[in-house]
Amino acid sequence: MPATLDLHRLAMPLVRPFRTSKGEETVRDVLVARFCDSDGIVGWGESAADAEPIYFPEYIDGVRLTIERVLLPLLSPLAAAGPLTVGRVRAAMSGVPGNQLARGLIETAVLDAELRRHELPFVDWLGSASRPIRVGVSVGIPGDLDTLLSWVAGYLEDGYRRVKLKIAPGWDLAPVRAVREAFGDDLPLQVDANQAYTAADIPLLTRLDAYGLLLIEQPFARHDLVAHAALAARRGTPVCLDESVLSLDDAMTAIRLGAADVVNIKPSRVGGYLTSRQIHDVCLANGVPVFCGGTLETAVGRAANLALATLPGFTLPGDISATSRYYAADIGRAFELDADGCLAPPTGPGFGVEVDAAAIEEFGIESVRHEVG
Ligand code: NPG
Repeated sequence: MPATLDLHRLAMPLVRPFRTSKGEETVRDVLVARFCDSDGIVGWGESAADAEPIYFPEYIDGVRLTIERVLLPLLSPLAAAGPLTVGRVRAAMSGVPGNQLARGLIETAVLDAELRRHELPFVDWLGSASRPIRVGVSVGIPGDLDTLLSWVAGYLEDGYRRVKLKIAPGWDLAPVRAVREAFGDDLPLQVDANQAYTAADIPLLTRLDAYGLLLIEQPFARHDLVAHAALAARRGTPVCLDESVLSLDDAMTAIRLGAADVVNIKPSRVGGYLTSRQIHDVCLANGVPVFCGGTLETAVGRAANLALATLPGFTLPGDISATSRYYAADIGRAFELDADGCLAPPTGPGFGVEVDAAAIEEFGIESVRHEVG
């Protein structure tokens, strides 16, 4: 039978609106891929693409078109010559510049299927022992400080041990001060600006140094490594890059320029888990801590991210919260925090998540099947 790739666009209602400096989401529009190889073995992947190009240059319709017009035609000749493995698929797509989200979606679904073919859990393929992963919670921008404090109190009650506050011009020093005053100096706390500031704001941002933050994430535009390096050079709050790092080259350049004290690795953003692993390795070798970023993943992306975060360089808690922080119902198993504020990666083959076809039907707004080959 020919291998197939199904692209499902889902609309997943969020339990609470998620607002950042870039805008607000109440429903997560998400693209997932189901790859079925020529022996009927199925793997799933999830894209971080949004409905519009907001955080990343790519977006859902663009990713779909790139897959249909550019990537699948590259894979079809491969299918005739044997099973579609991650190695062959990755090599075939390697000449395509950019388009990390599109390439990563295919690569990830093929990886899950290949691991299942070998009955190998992802953590074993990574070569790291499965262990509970310390995770944090990312708190959107509410209307006022009281709401913020009640949200943070609720998340601490739920068991989260690290809090990330979204900040934006006009919503920075005051929320950080309020959270420190309410919950103390020992709470591991970090902030994420999603590119909302410019180098002219460096004096303002250095005032955050007084609050003992773990890091400040992506304060400046993604291309502006110069401003990130200038802030990092002050040796105050560690500077973390997210949107600036779309590839291994980006990560190496940022480290070389002193623009990244920390790197947020979002697998989809960099083109999948193989590149994520390479970025992890380079960061580890250079003494740059990493954490696993999140984009409100479904069970598919959450499971794979948890496994990735077992690698030794992931020394900071990830943006990989429990399912209930985002969704009342998911397309696969729910993940729950343990008493230490950790989540455990699944133990089954591949990413270890069985996707619920009824949930794909329920949340699906568009589905299309492509034959590969
Ligand atoms: O826990 O999954 C999560 C959310 C973490 O804040 C988070 N993600 O800027 O990193 C971010 C943000 C994001 C969400 C980015 C959706 C892109 C899309």
